[in-house]
Formats: sequence, structure tokens, C-alpha cells
Amino acid sequence: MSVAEQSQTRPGADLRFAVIGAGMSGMLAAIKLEEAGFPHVEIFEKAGDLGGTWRDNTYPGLSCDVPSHVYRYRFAPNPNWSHRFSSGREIWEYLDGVAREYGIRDRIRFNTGIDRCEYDGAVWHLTTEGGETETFDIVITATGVLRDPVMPDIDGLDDFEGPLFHSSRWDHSHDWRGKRVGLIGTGSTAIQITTAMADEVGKLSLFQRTPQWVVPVENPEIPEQEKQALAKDPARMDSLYDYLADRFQNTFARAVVGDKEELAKVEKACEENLATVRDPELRAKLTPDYQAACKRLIMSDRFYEQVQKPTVELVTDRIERIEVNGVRTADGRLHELDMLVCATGFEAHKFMRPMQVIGRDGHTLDDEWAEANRAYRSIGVPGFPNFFTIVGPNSPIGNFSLIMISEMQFAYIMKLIDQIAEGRAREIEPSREATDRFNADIKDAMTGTVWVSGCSSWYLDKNGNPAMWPWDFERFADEMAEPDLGDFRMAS
Ligand code: N01
Repeated sequence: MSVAEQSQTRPGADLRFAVIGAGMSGMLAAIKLEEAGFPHVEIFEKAGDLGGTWRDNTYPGLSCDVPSHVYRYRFAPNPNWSHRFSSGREIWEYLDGVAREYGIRDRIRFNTGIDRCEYDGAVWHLTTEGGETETFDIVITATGVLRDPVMPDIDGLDDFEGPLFHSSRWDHSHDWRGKRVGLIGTGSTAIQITTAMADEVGKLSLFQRTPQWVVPVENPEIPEQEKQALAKDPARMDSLYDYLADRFQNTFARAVVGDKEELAKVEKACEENLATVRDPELRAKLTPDYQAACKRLIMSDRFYEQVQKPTVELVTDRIERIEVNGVRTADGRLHELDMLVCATGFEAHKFMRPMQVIGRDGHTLDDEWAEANRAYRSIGVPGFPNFFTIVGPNSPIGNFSLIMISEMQFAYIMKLIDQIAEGRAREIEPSREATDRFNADIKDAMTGTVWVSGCSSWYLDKNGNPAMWPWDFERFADEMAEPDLGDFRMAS
């Protein structure tokens, strides 16, 4: 049956959906809603193209440190991944290919940010940046987490006369090869950039505020023969997906939420990797004073080799200010630069804001989340009926393939949508009591995680609480399996 035929027969076919964001999770929502026979779906995207983080980030060395054969939609296997951890460009091309194959690319309303969503007791009114208002029954936000770049608050930042940009806004009009480049930060991004640049840069000054633990992970090419075997046999891709997911879930993901034995293995691997740095002084500078995996663990089997290249200088003196032609450190030295890149991370706790969200009785999301971002199972918030979020607060980001997580969350959201579509409820939202209970459980469970073992990281919100999933994968799968309707307020 075609989607058009199905939509005439399926209950709730007249429901109007807004999907906000056309990154990995917004695309997923659009595809799944269409597949379920809902014809009235508008996809709003603030930027001029799809792909979210894989559109924004184009820096040298960008790849995903989740294996590609599990970092894909379950329904769209790809036999052609070039590496175990494929490049950012390949991931973007994969997403673009899926969007074309499922016919959603042409339906995305690009350059159409949503400024405001307001519920009037029956429907949601969405106002675009251009000031137009449209009405929807159900809103799905898919606005990502690591979206808004943070520039460092350092004196003189605007004085620098050369090219200066954030790592997620790479300016490719300036060639860095053979030049003197400054790189601020030593997170996952900066480590990938350093590794990629070391062989061809004139000189790279890597400004480190805090050393990082780096676990060595190989990134082999996938041989042609293997790609062909995968293409011929989709079941093989499924088994590979399951195998990789299982490895992740039973090793690293357990280590971070309290499995001491697994964490000890991660620590040992990091220490052995660090020991490969030959110069004791450099090794000391690269040695963290907190537990491995407290900050987002860095995966690279090449960083230490590259940071030892004569083209790279690790600068650990505090940055005092930025000047016209370089960075002045606290020891008085001026590091002269042709280009300065800030790999200084993202504002990870805004979620869909600064979009204004006004729920039932004029209650705003800004007020609801003034103290902390509290959702029920990451997907909904009390007082905001028929308003759902993919990769909302406390989603398991960082521990698993985020595409897999989005698929599980959206499958759960679809079951709530069914309640509306099938006429069992006009409004559905998590109850206050269930949301409080869920967040109290999260708070308790956080005490056993590595994220609160004493370091600063973007995982922690302004109160020092990790915005993460503090349990193992089984618990997530269990919670996402079926909505517990007793935890929802349903009005007809
Ligand atoms: O950002 P970060 P990122 N002066 O926030 C430093 C994902 N990701 O873009 O540690 C000097 O981790 C800051 O120092 P400190 C992944 O989830 C995934 O690297 O705060 N330094 C830190 O070193 C990752 O965690 C992949 O002391 C300043 C750095 O900037 C997330 O994105 C690849 C400073 C920021 O590190 C973010 O990573 C890349 C200042 N004023 C990224 N301000 C994959 O492979 C900040 N810093 C999937």
C-alpha cells in the first residue's frame, strides 16, 4: 500500500506534525512519520542544509569515534563505509543519501528557524524567524546537543588579525598547510585536528588547559572484499551492527556507570598509551590528574605519535591574552601565529532553546528548566502536551551510538503519538510526579558514575550534575520498550 493510500485509512492521518531540526534525529522522525502514514509533516531547519553536527563540522581529521557499522540507521545499512571509524564527510554523505532515498530532502524547509512554539490548549502555534505562524497538533524537537559553539572568554580575542574561527565553523578559504597555526583546547575535536595537521602544518601551537586521557583505538580501512561481502549479504551487516553494539554496551558503556573492572581496563589502556610518549617532560605535561573517562574519553591511536612531531608544540602555560599577531602566555612569551582555531567546545545544555516554548497555561520551558533541564525519560516535559524531544536531557549521549538511541526514543514517542492518533487521548504529557521520580532516580544513580569523580567537563550542568544516562544499556532498552501510560497525563 502506498503512503498516500495508507494515509487515507490510518487513524489520525489528519494530524499535523512539526519536526524541528533536520539533523540525524529530525530526519529519522520525518522518515518514520511518513512510513507510519502521516502525510502532514513539516520539517523545519534553521540552516541551509541537512545533517546537523555532520554539516557544521568539517575540520581536518573529523571522524566519528563510534564504529560506522553501528553509527547508522538500523533501517538503512551501508556496506560502503571506508573505515572502522569513517570520516565526517562520509557520514554527512550517508545522511544525505538516506534523505534522498526516503524522499525527505526536498521536503525540508531550509533556512527556516523556529523562534517560538506556543500551546493554546488545543494546538501548537509555531512562529518562524521570518515571523510567520503555522499551527500543528504535535511538535517534535530534534535540535541536537553539541550545536552552539562556545568561543573562549580570553582578553583580546577580537584583536587577532589573522583568520580566527571555531572548530565547528572551519573557514576553508585559508590554507593551513605550511602555516603557523594556534589551536586552543584539547578535547576530542582538537585531538583529531592535531593528528591530522601535524605532518603538513608549518608549526602547530596546541594550547592545553587540561590534559586528557586518550585510549588507543585503531582505525583500519575496510577492505574492498569485505565491502562486497557486506553488500551481497545484508544479514552480515545486521550481525556486525549487533556485534559492535554489544561490544560497546558491555565494555565502555558499563565502565562509565560504575563497573570498576571495565573502568580499570580503560585506565590501563590509557596509561599504556601515555607511556609511549618518549620525552618525560612532554609525558608529564600530557598526564591528567583525574580518572580516565571522567571527561569525554578521547579515542586515538595516533595522537601521541603526532604530538611528538617537531612541527607540534604543546603549550601548557596559561593564555594571558590574544594579540594582533598571536597568543601571549602567562610566561610572557608571544606565540606568533598566522591562524587561530578555537576548539573550545559547545553549549551543551540549551537543547531547543533559545527557541521560546510556551506550554499549557502560559508556562514556559525557560521557567520549567530554570534550575535544571528535567525531562521524563528524555522525551517529554510536564506542562507541554504533545511536545516531544529526541535526544533530550539525560539521553545516553557518549556511551552508545546516538543514532541507535534516537531510533529507540522515537519508536517510544511513536507509541505516544498512537494514543493521540487512535483517539485514546487528545493531549498526552508526562505527569509531574513521574518526572520528579525519574529525575530523583537519576540524581541518585549519578553518584556511582565516573563523570562525578572530580573533573570539569561539558557533561556537567551548572549545578555539577551530569546531563547523561547513569545506567547501563539494558535499563535504557527496558525503559524505551513500552511507555508506562500510568506515568502520563492523558486528556480527551
Ligand atoms: O569540545 P570539549 P570538543 N582557554 O568541550 C578547552 C564530541 N565530539 O569540541 O578541559 C583554554 O570537549 C577545554 O579545556 P578544559 C564529543 O562528545 C565527538 O573537543 O575545559 N582552553 C577543552 O580542552 C566531545 O566531547 C567526536 O580545561 C579552553 C576544549 O577547549 C564533544 O564533541 C569528535 C578554554 C573543549 O573541549 C566536544 O568536543 C569531536 C579557554 N578559555 C567531538 N575554553 C567524535 O569522534 C575551553 N577550553 C564522535
